[in-house]
Amino acid sequence: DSKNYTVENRLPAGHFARALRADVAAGLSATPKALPPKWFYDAHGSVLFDRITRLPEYYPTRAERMVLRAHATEIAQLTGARTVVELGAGSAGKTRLLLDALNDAGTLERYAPIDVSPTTLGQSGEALSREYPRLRVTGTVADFENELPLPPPESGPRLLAFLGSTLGNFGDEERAAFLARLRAELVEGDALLLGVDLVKDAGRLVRAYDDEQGVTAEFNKNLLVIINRELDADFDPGAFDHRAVWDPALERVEMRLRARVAHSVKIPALDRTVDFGRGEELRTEISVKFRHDRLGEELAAAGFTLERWWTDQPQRRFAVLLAAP
Ligand code: AVJ
Repeated sequence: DSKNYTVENRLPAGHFARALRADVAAGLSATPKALPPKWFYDAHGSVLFDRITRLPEYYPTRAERMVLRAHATEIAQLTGARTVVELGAGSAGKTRLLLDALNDAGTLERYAPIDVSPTTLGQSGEALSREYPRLRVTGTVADFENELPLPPPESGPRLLAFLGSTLGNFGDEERAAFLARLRAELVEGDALLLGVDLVKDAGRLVRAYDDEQGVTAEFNKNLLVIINRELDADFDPGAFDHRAVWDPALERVEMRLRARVAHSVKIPALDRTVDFGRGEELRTEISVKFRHDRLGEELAAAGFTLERWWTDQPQRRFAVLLAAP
């Protein structure tokens, strides 16, 4: 049987080991201490994130799926996309709604997911090429913060999907730069499909990041386990408390790990010891929440036109938007 999916590795050898070291070295020297959230997703972290998406408190995944289910046909008609490019595709759970609609519209030819995990891309590539026998699946292993390997524009209208409110992991300046980079990659006729979580009641937001079962706490502390493994460090995850904090001025949730007692952590791979004071916090993630008007302005500043904005009804917790370059 002929394979109709490929996985191409564009990551230079040792990229992750190097980038993790650099991020940990910089982040643990900063005041306050902070690490980027992209390191959460090792094999165990991905399993935990998958559990998070099914928690009663974590509404974003379900809300986004509702929006996509309700509007996939319209998205297919408006874009006429031949290629779906997906950033941070993961297991492509919500992608099928889009692929089905574009298949029904008769335009779909190619699905091009970009993800940092070759394993994930291989698994979803195999499953999708079985489910969609006429679809060409071309996965690329890349870190989209460094590189955006899109199929060429000559192949017809491309839909660039960036779902799951991953955009919220960027701070304001990084987000502006990233949107401008996306815009620079697109040509007339292409479209950007963005999924974003919306500003809402603080209690609901905090509960979404501090669930009853403690899955998010384990996900957060798993970052320390990853650093122990990769950099030979001796973090004691039990010495930290998980925290989720809503910042009403910056309109973002922050996840933090708070040291219960003053202690030191050895990181032999960096030849360093890092001191934590009692109650000192390490920020591990920001999750910015959005509003229609402000995001419309940010998109315009990056050179996009906001064309459609759909939310889950009736709660309006999450938005999926289409923007044209
Ligand atoms: C995948 C970045 C969108 O910010 O909601 C879930 C990750 N962190 N619970 C988010 C996450 C804690 C998630 N994103």
